[in-house]
Amino acid sequence: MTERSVDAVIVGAGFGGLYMLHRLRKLGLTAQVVEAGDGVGGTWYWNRYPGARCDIQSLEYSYQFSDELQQQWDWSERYATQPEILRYINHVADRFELRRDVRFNTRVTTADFGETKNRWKVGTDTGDTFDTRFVVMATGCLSSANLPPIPGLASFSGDRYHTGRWPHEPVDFTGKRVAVIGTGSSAIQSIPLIAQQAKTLTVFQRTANYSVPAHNKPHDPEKVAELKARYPEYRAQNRQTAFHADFNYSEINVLDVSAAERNAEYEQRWTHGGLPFMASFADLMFVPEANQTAAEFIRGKIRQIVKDPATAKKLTPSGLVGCKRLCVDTNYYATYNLPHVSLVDINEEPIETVTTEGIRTRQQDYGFDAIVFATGFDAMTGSMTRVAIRGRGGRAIQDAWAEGPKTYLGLSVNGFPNLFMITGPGSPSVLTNMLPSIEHHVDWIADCIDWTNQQKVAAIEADAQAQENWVTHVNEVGDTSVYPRCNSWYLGSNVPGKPRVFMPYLGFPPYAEKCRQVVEAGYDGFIKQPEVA
Ligand code: NA7
Repeated sequence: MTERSVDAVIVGAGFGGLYMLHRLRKLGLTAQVVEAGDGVGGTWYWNRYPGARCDIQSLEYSYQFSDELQQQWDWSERYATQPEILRYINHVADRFELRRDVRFNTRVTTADFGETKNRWKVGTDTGDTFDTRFVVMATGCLSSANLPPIPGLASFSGDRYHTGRWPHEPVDFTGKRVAVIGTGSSAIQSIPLIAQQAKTLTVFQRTANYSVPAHNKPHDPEKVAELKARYPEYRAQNRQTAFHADFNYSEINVLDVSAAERNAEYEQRWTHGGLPFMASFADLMFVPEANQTAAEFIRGKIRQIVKDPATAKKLTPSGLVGCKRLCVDTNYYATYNLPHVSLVDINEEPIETVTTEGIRTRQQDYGFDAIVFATGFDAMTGSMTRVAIRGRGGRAIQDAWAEGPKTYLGLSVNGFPNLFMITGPGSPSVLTNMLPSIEHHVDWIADCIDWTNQQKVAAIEADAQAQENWVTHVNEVGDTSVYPRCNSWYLGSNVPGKPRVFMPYLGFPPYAEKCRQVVEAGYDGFIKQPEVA
């Protein structure tokens, strides 16, 4: 067991943690990254399930802090696979010699703030500890796996997987009877590939989901060269958009055009593929009646693709589109036309227990050789609340967030000085292209730490009133949209007992402007405790 003293401990070696390390090193500070896995990559290290792929275009889902890096790295496809993204982040780790400051196979378990010296003591599951001035939680929004408390789980004699904790060695389902529980993005990406191998595949669905085709394809080298020639301009342009991504945003409202015109637009977006479907019309995510027209368009597609009317009916969502994250797929709905693939709606046929041999529903016993839990994550707060973080007066983060996460700008929490979050709740994070949003946060945090050093500020934390106002604002902005109108992990409603609060901030440009103004006004809304002379 060792104790090391550093300027900053960074929790997590994903895209956020690695860039944070790079930035802090450039400031001449000592930083230690602590990572539970045995490699870099965060989300892309853990989510190795078949078909795992980013739903933001690869040319945008990559770092822009180094022009040489973005010019020299070549993505092979429109949407990068998990293995390709993992190769990329490993390349970045090597290129910037980041690994030497990462402690792998070590999970941060505690973080205690000492008020006398304004320093944190960070504890780990290996017994090693760190004494540090700053803690940066780079723990990701979707990293705490959610395994539903279904009775009998431990008794299952077959193989059990969670998509977010997939084994490193390839899993072969050939000849196996496989169950998938869940129909979120991970299920929708993996089901078509699992179906190619499995003897039988049975999908257990709680909520039918909307998905649009990816139409993934290899990059056209000419188009890539053209874009790389104007990369900074392209990235700057995307920064001015709501989702921080190139979605070809329409400024026209659905309800201002005829049914024929809007269906032509949806058809064109469906053929183009991917999340730009959400930007078909300006009011789609704000006006329920407008949204229903897009929802009905996708429902029509499902009815066309899925041949068995009973299965098509079960697969057809009834609610609004996009308020639960829109999925992007390759052959998802068509997979249900295969004779060995079936769908169980657990609302009609609830799961009672997992048995030694498989799954028992209220109606029947199913035998399985493998069960895949594609049941998602304790999103946005789970990776914070699963660490015993104690701030001023020994107050636990779980208590501070008992009614839902309270943050200022998704960056800082009142009562937890010198602790920052990258893409924390209350920031645009998951409603945007994560990578540039991560870079924005890392730059903001690095600049703030640098400022505290220059200004001789010993501790900085969110002011309680500024935080309260921000939480109210996040919810008011969220309420102008359709997002809070369905159950989703954006609201924490996928985890039993979690407070229902809309966690992400809607709209990157106003958010970035607010962050800029806060800095310009000398870190307005933060309590700054001066160093004692
Ligand atoms: P998601 O999107 O949270 O999907 C999880 C799925 O698991 C979803 O269909 C859930 O149904 C279902 N689920 C959760 N708990 C249960 C129980 N107890 N029984 C049955 N079904 C359940 O996670 P993913 O990993 O697919 O995707 C996460 C994000 O990663 C995604 O949005 C992209 O941003 C990338 P529900 O809808 O809650 O009724």
